[in-house]
Amino acid sequence: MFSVVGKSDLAMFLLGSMMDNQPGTVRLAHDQGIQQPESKTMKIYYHPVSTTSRMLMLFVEDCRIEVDWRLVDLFTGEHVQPNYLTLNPSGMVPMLEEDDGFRLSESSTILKYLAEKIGSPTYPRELRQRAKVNEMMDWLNTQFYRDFAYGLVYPQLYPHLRRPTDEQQAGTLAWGREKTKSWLTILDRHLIGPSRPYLCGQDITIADYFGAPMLTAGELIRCDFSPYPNITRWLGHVKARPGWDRVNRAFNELAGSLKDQPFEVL
Ligand SMILES: N[C@@H](CCC(=O)N[C@@H](CS)C(=O)NCC(=O)O)C(=O)O
Repeated sequence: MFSVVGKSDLAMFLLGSMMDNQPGTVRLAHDQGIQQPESKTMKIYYHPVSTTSRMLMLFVEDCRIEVDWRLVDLFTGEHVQPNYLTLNPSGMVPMLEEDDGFRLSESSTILKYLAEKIGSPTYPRELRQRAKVNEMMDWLNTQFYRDFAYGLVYPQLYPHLRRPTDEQQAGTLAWGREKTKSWLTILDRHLIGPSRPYLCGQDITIADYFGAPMLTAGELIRCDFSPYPNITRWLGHVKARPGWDRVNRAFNELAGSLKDQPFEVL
């Protein structure tokens, strides 16, 4: 079960805000079942507060891609029910599904697939430019996210990621905090630096769509990125995208609902 510590009524709260919140077609999977009427439009199974779903929501919104959004209610455990596990045995969102049954999981892979499919300049075709975008996404996914999300943020939010003893939990958070600070310093000083507006240079790429929701997951536990001026400036650019506020409305409401809960931060 994917539920936030101390927030048993969160599912209802989020469902309320999701109904009038999302781009494209929203159908509540728990109301209608995962097996829903066939559509020629590409489906994306998602949850609006999920970091890896918010990446796709922002990209789809910015690029005006037509998507049939399928809510998988993580807060009631719909992602680990047989209907969804048949589609994605990993029991995670997001997942993309084409009308011929082609399915893709992994947010990084889905972003690349979508960008390539629509010929978006956010995933440059030139060999080395594209390699740099891939490099940044791999760095974020395998270095930063592991320590930040799974070492610091999520063990404080989700019961199934909390360590079994207080001592193990404290050790995990201490490790996550120190590693995160080190990765943030590298990102701030070396990967972004003082002059780049976006992660890979002057123009937005799918690495930015991937990275910004990842870092802002820290807003749930009130992480302060102000000691990292280049990161703060970069996040400001991505947050200025026209779709940001709309896409992140449920997420922001969740962050607001946690504002009095104590957390270990950076
Ligand atoms: N590597 C996957 C990770 C996806 C992932 O962690 N999804 C979370 C939501 S952000 C999830 O579905 N969690 C369900 C659970 O932990 O039970 C990706 O990038 O798509």
